[in-house]
Amino acid sequence: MKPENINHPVLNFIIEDDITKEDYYALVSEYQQMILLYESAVKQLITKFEIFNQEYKMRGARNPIETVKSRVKGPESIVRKMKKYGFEKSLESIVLNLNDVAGVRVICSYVSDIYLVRDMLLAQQDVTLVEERDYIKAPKENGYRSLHLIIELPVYLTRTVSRVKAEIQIRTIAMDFWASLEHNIRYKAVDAFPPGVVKELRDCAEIIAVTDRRMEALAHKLHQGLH
Ligand code: 0O2
Repeated sequence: MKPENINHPVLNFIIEDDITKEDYYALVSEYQQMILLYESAVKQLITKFEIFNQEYKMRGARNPIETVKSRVKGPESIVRKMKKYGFEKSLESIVLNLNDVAGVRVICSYVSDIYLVRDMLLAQQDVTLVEERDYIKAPKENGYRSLHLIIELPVYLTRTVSRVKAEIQIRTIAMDFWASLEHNIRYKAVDAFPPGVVKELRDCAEIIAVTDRRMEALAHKLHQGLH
């Protein structure tokens, strides 16, 4: 098969030379298995957060998790990132180099809940921390705040067990509000932001961070008990 006849973005990116039909179908099957592993990892993580939720409910305690969102990175987005960093063109290279093909976002009420959720997740024996980036303690230049964890967890299929990586973003409702709007603005912008816009975004993020801290202090003061 000729690469130009392959209309799958990832396979089209990987296959550079003429390929036999057998090799092509083997690659399709390998790709499907890779996506199945990422989808399964996301399902397992969602279940873990649902169980935290139910346990808090059962105890009659306030739930630290507001919402959980998830996605498996789409094929176009996988290719865009592989090209951006110039990674080797293979499925193995995707698995090795992209940490965020499986992504879960946990939205919490208060900043302290973020670290509580982090600790609960990392205390689980099947979850291994690969990397942690704390953009709350050290926000990005534009003001972006969130706690990012790259973790690994085992996924069992009928005949195999694989360690699969996933990116967990944990943030407050307020941080999520800022990130969603900033993403909208950035998506619609034709060019990179001029410096004034970055400062404006950073100022807005700072106001939001102050509000986050005040709301949490208020909740403490009113004896609502945060955990
Ligand atoms: P999507 O659609 O959310 O997957 P890279 O992943 O290479 O871009 P890096 O340094 O490896 O960058 O990871 P980083 O910056 O720690 O985290 C990347 C993800 O965090 C992004 O994924 C966003 O989801 C989120 N993020 C990081 N910075 C910002 C920001 O300034 N604004 C907003 N709104 N989100 C941010 P993707 O792949 O960009 O998109």
